[in-house]
Amino acid sequence: MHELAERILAHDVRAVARGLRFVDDRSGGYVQLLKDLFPHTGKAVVIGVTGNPGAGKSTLCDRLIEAYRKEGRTVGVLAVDPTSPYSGGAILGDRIRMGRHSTDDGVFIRSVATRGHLGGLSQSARDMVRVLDAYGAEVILIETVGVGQDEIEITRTASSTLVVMAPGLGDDVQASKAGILECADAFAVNKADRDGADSTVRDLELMIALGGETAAAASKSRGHTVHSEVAAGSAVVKDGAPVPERWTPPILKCVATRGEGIAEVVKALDLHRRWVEETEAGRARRQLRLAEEVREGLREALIEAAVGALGAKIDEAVRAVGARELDPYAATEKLIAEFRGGG
Ligand SMILES: Nc1nc2c(ncn2[C@@H]2O[C@H](COP(=O)(O)OP(=O)(O)OP(=O)(O)O)[C@@H](O)[C@H]2O)c(=O)[nH]1
Ligand SMILES: [Mg+2]
Repeated sequence: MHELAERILAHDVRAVARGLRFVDDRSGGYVQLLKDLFPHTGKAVVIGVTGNPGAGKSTLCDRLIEAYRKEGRTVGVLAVDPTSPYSGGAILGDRIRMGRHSTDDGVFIRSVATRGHLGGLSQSARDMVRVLDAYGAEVILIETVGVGQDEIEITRTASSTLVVMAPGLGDDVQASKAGILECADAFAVNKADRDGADSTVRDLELMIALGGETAAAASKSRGHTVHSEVAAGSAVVKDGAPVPERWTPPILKCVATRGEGIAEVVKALDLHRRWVEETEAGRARRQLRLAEEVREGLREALIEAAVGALGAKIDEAVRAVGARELDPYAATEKLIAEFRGGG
């Protein structure tokens, strides 16, 4: 077993910091580390927290940490390219913690740069989640700005995605454009102390209702869960509510700065976790995401192998296409044939 794996499993905080860096950098031997850790993963609840810059994601994460810690659950946080500090505490390099959680051993925070990821940011995030999971984090939050394809892909590594919106920023319009609507498992309309929160809620309800049908066709092929109905009273998650077979993202108002409405967000995420685990649709989604991961890994490995085996033949093919001696399709076919034939 990898030396780091043993120490991570023994809950060594230095080891997890090193392990995360190791995996993030794709340092030699990182795959072995992940293999060793994998049997000890799968227990954590992984929650993606996404939304436009300044919507209040970090403030909300900070409150969620507080709520989970009160329940005695340990928390890991991956802040993907954070631009704002967590509750007054600055992001401090490698191993960081949220300001007022800095003395709490049950919280581990790590920032992740969005650039320079060889295997893609979402794969890197997924691997880092596994390290935190093996380390023993019971809840893992991934904060990411919900703009750009990479960020949206990250939400697919989480089992639940919380989309944070704030009134008056035109977030709703942005959201429908960015495809955030389709990946949301719950909406938090934050800054409800400001004017316009109710109209943001109404806009969202309307958009979910209208967008559902058209989004359904488009997202089916991409494997997104499709929400085409808005249940009456979807803004409320009641205590002891049964797990619905068809999940409709609840819309929850909150004021992260004051800690208002946080309990409802926690409740909604817990219920969604149960939906993922206990329903047919939830299990199917999980299966689909694993299938995606395996395919992604295969793509990465195949390209690496092909580039290694073909080497300069690839450059030669590019030159031939540039000189119009070959079309790009024939070039690809030729390269594949050579690769299959052993380079
Ligand atoms: N009025 C009000 N302000 C809030 C609330 N929640 C957060 N803020 C403020 O909004 C600003 C942005 O909050 P952040 O938590 O940093 O937002 P973020 O989404 O993490 O921002 P980025 O990471 O930069 O994308 C800060 O000044 C917060 O104090 C809220 O509920 N009400
Ligand atoms: Mg932030």
